[in-house]
Amino acid sequence: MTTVNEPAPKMTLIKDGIAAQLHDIDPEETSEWLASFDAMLEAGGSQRARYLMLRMLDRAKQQHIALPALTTTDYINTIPTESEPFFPGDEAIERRYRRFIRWNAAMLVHRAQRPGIGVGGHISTYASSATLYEVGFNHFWRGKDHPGGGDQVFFQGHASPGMYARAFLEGRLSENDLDGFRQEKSHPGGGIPSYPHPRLMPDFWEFPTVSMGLGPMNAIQQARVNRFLHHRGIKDTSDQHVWAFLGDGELDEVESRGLIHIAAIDGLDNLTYVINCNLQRLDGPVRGNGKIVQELEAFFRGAGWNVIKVIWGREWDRLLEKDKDGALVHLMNTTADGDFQTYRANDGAYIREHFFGRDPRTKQMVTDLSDEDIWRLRRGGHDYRKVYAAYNAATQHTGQPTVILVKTIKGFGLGPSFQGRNATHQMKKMTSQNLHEFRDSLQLPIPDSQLEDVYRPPYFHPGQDSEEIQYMLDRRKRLGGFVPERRVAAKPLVLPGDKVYDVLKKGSGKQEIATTMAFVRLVRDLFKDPEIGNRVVPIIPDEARTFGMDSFFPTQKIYNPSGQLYTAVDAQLMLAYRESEQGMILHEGIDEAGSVATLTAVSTAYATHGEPMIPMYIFYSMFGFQRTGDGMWAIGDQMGRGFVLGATAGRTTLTGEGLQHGDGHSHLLAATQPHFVSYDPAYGYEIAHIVKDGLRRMYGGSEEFPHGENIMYYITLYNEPYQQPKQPDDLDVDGLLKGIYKLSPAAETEGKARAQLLASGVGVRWALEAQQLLAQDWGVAADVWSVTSWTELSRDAERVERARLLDPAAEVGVPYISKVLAETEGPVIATSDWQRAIQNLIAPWVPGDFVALGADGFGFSDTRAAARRHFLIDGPSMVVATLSALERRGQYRAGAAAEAAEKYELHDVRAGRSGSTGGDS
Ligand SMILES: Cc1ncc(C[n+]2csc(CCOP(=O)(O)OP(=O)(O)O)c2C)c(N)n1
Ligand SMILES: [Mg+2]
Repeated sequence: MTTVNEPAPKMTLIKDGIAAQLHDIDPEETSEWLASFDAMLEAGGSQRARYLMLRMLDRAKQQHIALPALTTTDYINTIPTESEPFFPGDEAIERRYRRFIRWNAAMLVHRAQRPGIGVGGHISTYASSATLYEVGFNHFWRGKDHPGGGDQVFFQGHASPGMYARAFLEGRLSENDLDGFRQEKSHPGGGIPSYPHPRLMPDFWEFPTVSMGLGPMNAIQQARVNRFLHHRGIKDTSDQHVWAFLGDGELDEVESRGLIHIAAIDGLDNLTYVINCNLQRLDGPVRGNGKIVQELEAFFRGAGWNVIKVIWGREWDRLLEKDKDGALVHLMNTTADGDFQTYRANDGAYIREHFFGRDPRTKQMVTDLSDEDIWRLRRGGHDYRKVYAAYNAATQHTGQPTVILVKTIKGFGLGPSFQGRNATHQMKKMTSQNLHEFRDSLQLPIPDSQLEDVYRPPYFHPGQDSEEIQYMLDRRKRLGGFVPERRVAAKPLVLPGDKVYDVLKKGSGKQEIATTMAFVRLVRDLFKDPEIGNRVVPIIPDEARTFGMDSFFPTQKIYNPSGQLYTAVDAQLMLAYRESEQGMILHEGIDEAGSVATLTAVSTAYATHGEPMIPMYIFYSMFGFQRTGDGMWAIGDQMGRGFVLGATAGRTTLTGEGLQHGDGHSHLLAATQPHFVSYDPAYGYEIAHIVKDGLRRMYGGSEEFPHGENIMYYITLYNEPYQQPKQPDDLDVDGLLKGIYKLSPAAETEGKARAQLLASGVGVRWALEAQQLLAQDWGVAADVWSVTSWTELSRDAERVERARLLDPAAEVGVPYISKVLAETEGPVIATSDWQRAIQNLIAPWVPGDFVALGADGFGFSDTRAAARRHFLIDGPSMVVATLSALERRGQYRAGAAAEAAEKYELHDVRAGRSGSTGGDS
C-alpha cells in the first residue's frame, strides 16, 4: 500500500497511447487526495470505493479531461433506462407478427427435413436474433427507394430462414418458395438457397456472408468505399448506413477482428456492427469460462469504436434499482458465460438458486418473485425497447463506428429441448410435442388437427389485409421499400476507343520493360479518359513502388478521408507521396485480405450503388488466390466486376525472392473460381487487347448481356524487363482472346521435322529461343504459339463436352484448342513459369503428342536463368523435349535428344541462359 508521505515526484503513465513521465507539481496535495481515498475505502468498503472512482472518471470525462479510457464497463446495459428514447411503434402488433415470422422460419427448416428431402438448415440462430432483425426492419433500415439511397445490411448467413419467413409475410415469397428451401434445382417452380447468395437469388440478397469472417471485413470496406465514392463525387452516400449482423462465435475468425482499426481510423460512423451474443457457437459455449461481451467490449473500445451493450431486458431495471450496494452487479460481473447458458437451459428455480442464491442480498431481492417471474427476466436482445434504444443511439453517434453487443439466448422460445442446449445449432427437426409447445408459446391460432402430420405443419399467414401485414408493409413503405433487395440499375459505360491502347500496341522499342510496367502505362492513359477515367480505382496493398505505380501518387493521389495533415518527407519531389480526400488510389497498407474486401465493395458498386466502378486490384500474385481465395470466391457470389492483377508472377521470374514469393500456381487456383477469366500475357499488346475486351464484357452492354457480364479478369504480370515488341500486323485478335494464337511460324518447313511450341507469359521468350535453336542446331521447324489463357481454352473444351453429354446426337462443335492444333504438324511441347498442371489443363484436347514442362515444387532464390534451368522449363529444355518427342514418333534419329541434353548442359543450372537480370521486386 502507498504510504501517504512517500514522495512521488515522477510517475510513468500511458497517456493517449504514449508513455509519459508526469511530474507531481504539488506532492502535498497529492498526498491529501490519496489519504482521503484510503479513508473512504476503509469506511465505505471496496464497492463504494469502486463506485466513487468510476464517478470520478465519469466526471473527468464530462469536464473534458483527457484520461485513458477504461476498456470495460460493468456487465449492464450501456444506455441507462432513463435515457431510452420514446418507442415510436406499436409494440403489440409488432410482437404478433414477429411471432408469425418466428414460426414460419422454424417451419421452413423443419419441413425441409421431410422424408426424401432432409436437406438441413438452422432454426436456433434466428430464434435468438428475431428481435434484433425486426427492430431493424420496422424502424431503421432504409430500402432502395429512400431518398438517401438506402442502407446496406449484412445478414448473419444462417439466420436466412428468418429473412425468408418475413419475405413470405410481405408477399415477396410464396409458400412454394419456402418449401423449396435448399432445393434450388429440384424443387418444382424453383427453390431458394440455404444462405444469402446474390448469385443464386439476384433480386434479393446483396451480400454473401456465410463464410464467417468475410462479412465483418466486407462491411467495413463497404462503409469505407461508400465514403470514398462520396469524396470522389461519384455518389452522395451521406445518408446511407451499413449494418452488419455477426455471431459471437464468428468473432473468433481473425478476419472478423483484423480490420476493425480501419473503421476507427476512418471514423466510419456510417457503420454499425450488431453482434448477437447468444454465448454459443456451433459446438458449445463461445467463452464458457469468460465473458464474450466483456471481451469484445474491451477489444472494440480499445480499437476506437463506440460500444453499446444491451444485456438485460426491462424486467431487470427494477432489480438493478434495488441494488443499492452493487451486489447484483457484482454477480453479473462475475458469472461466467457457461453458467449463464446453463441457467437458460434450466428453469426459474434453478436461476434463483444458482444465480441470485449466491449472495444473501440478491437472494433477498427476488423473494417476492415467483420462479415464473424469474424465468421471465429477459435478456436485452429479446427486449424490443432496449434494442431500439441501442440502434437509435448507434445511428446518432458521430465520429466513430458503433458496435452493439447484444446478449441473447440461442434457440430462444423453441422450448427446453432447443434453448441453450449445446447441440441446438444443428437441430432442425421438431417433435410433435415441440411443435405444440412452440405454437402455444407463440399463441398462434393453428388447430391441433393441422399439426398431425409432423412433417408438414402449416405456415402461418394472417392474410394480406390483416392489421399485422398492413402495418408491416406500411413500415417498409415509409422506410423506402423492402430489405434485402438487390437492384442493378447501372447503365453500360461509354468505353474508350482504340487510341488509348496505341501505346502498348507500338511496343517499347529498344527500351526493356516488364509487362507490369506496360500495364501501368495503360492505366495511366485510362485515367485520362473523360468517360471512365474517374471510375478507375487502383487498390494496392503497399506494393505501389514495386509495380512502378508510385508515379500515380502525385497525380491520382492516395485516398485519405482526412486529407494530408503533415508535410510529406518528399513533398519537394516530383513523385511526392500525396494523400487527399479526393484521392483515387485505395492504398490498403499491408493487407491483402482487407484489399479483397475493398475490391468486393468497389467491384459491386454497379449494383449496390448503381455506379459501375473499375477496380484494378494489383498485388504480389503469391499473396492473392492462395491467401485470399475465399474472399475472391465471395466476390463471385456477389457478382463483382473488375480487374485483378497478379503482379510479380511466375515461379522463377521474381529474381531472388524464393520460396514464399515465387508463385507458380495461382492460375490453377484462379481456374477453380468460375467467375474468373484468367490470362497470362507475354507482351504489352496482348494486355491491351485483354483489357479492352474485359472492359467491353464487364462494363459494356451487349445483346446477350445488356448490363454487362458478371465476371472478373485475372491477369498475371511479370517483373522481368525485356523489349516489348510491336503488335504484329496480322495479329489473330480473336485467337488471342480465346486463349491461343500463332505468334511466330517456322521460317522454313520444307522437308523438315515439325513441332509446335506453346508457351505463356515470360515462357513465350523461351519458346522463341527454342524455335531458333531447333532450326539452327537441329534443322527442326517449329511454330511458336502464345497461349494467353490455358484456363479459357480448357473451359471452352469443357463446355463442348458438356453439350455433347447432354445431347450426344447433336452437332456441338470442336474445342477451339483442338481446332487450332488439328491443322498443325508435329508434337506439341508446352512451357511456362507455372506448374505443369496449368499447361496440362488443355492436354485432353490436344491432338497427337503433348508434353508439358512446368515449374513444379517449391521455388527458391537464385537468378532467373538458374531457376528456369533447375525446373527444366527454359529454351534448351524445350529443345530436348521436342527432339525426344520426335524420336518417340520415329520422326527424328535416335540419340539426338541425349546429344542435345549434353550440348546445352541441361544438368547444370549454371548453364541456364533463359532470362534477363534486373526488374524490381
Ligand atoms: C469460415 C466458416 N467456418 C465455419 C462455418 C460453419 N458455421 C456456420 S454457423 C457456425 C457457428 C456460428 O456461431 P456464432 O457465430 O456464434 O453464430 P450463432 O449461430 O450462435 O448466432 C459455424 C461454425 C462457416 N459458415 N464459415
Ligand atoms: Mg453465437
